[in-house]
Amino acid sequence: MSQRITVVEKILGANEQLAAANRCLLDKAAVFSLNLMASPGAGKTSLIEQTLEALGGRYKVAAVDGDVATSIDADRAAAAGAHAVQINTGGECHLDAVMLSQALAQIDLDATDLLIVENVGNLICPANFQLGTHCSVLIASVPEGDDKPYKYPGMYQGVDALVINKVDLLPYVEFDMDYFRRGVEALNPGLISFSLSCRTGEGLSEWTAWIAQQVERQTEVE
Ligand SMILES: Nc1nc2c(ncn2[C@@H]2O[C@H](COP(=O)(O)OP(=O)(O)OP(=O)(O)O)[C@@H](O)[C@H]2O)c(=O)[nH]1
Ligand SMILES: [Mg+2]
Repeated sequence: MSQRITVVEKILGANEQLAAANRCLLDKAAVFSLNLMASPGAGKTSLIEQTLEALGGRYKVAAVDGDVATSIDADRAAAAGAHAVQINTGGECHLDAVMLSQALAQIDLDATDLLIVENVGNLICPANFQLGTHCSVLIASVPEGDDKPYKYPGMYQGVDALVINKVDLLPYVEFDMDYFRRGVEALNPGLISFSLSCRTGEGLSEWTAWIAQQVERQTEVE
């Protein structure tokens, strides 16, 4: 068992080094970058589509879509106006820093303001692999249930922002928002959060205003 832990530590250590290299590339080109994580179907690609529409061409956006197979999500991001790169993980349940560095090589970072990475739909594995992005965002969707912070604490602990999606379904689904928020607060006190619906557009303007603020800040840092 102790040998196995050593190997895992080495893999994660190598991943962190590459993640740092990815961050350097992004910083050098003044690109603000997000790692979107969520369970399957929570609305990652929908949020990319809605964000692009709401930003209305204000920024040059690249999307890296991680999926086990298919290019469905990258095709959707491209149709919404992003320069989209698909990563097929071939069975892996998460993206890692090597995969992102290969995707970054296909993007003109100097001609990009915002990079949105859509991780593989999973609430466990993506939390263990840093990519080098500036901000990790977790999307929780109402139909998944209000107990997810309690059941997947690692994911909720490690993120920088939370999106609660599909609020249009609140009248139809048993979802105790107070119970959910108490779970989040215990794991990640003060976590910035956005309640929205990619279907109706409710709450999207607060999210896109925050994104715009981060992109502008990154440009100023340069
Ligand atoms: N009612 C409702 N449906 C939504 C909302 N956002 C997304 N959906 C629907 O949820 C389903 C999944 O959305 P996607 O954006 O494909 O989710 P995803 O997280 O990218 O899914 P994977 O990449 O397969 O993990 C689609 O049928 C969307 O139309 C929302 O705010 N409200
Ligand atoms: Mg998707």
